[in-house]
Amino acid sequence: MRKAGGRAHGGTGGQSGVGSNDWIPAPSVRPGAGSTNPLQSQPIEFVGSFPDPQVDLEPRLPEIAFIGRSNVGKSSLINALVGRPGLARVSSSPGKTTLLNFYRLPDRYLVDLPGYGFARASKSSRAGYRRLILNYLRTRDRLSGIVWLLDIRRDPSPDDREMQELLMESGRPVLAVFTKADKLTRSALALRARELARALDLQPEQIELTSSRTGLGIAELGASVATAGGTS
Ligand SMILES: Nc1nc2c(ncn2[C@@H]2O[C@H](COP(=O)(O)OP(=O)(O)O)[C@@H](O)[C@H]2O)c(=O)[nH]1
Ligand SMILES: [Mg+2]
Repeated sequence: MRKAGGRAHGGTGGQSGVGSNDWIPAPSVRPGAGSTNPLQSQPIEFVGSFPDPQVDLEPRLPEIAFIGRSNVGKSSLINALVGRPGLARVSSSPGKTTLLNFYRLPDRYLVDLPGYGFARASKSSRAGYRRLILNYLRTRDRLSGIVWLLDIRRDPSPDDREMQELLMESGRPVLAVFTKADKLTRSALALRARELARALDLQPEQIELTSSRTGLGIAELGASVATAGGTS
């Protein structure tokens, strides 16, 4: 998470974005380094669900937001990260909710942003969604990092592409997470990760491969989340 602090006084209008405005995973916990997940030993509580991206929470703490297509595995990932299976609701019938869910760790909030890309969403609800996310990305001064989830098995959808644009424009530090790695064999996984990275123009160090089922990449991501924004 070395670059995140630097962004605060970068002030270039965020042109670098996803692709070069990277949020580098914490190097000390790369696989083989004896990974422990710092988030699992911390208390966490659900703060609430809010429709307003400018909601004022006390205390003011750095926020790490999680975003991705509906059903990409966001709730499962949050639960795995903090080691609390029942914390965020895992759903097999993806979402109607357009609320921001806040969870508090001692020194930061995790923000579960509404999922995007339901096939049946109307034009106006898509516009509303876009407004909500843009508003959050543009105005949230405590936003220290965004975890952007993509299903390892799927090619980026038009919604994913649009989200990448929004993230780029925002100039916020982003870490891409490829989810559901357990669905592929080991050899297919490496190949697929390279393909998807190429399709999105992401460098290997901007990506974490995860499985909420097997725990792959969870400790590494936990360490990155715990240090986002420069504090730890
Ligand atoms: N195999 C596998 N399934 C997963 C994983 N993460 C989530 N799922 C499943 O994908 C579906 C959607 O998960 P959920 O966490 O609710 O996704 P969300 O809509 O992005 O919050 C559920 O059926 C989960 O059990 C994973 O890492 N591996
Ligand atoms: Mg969810």
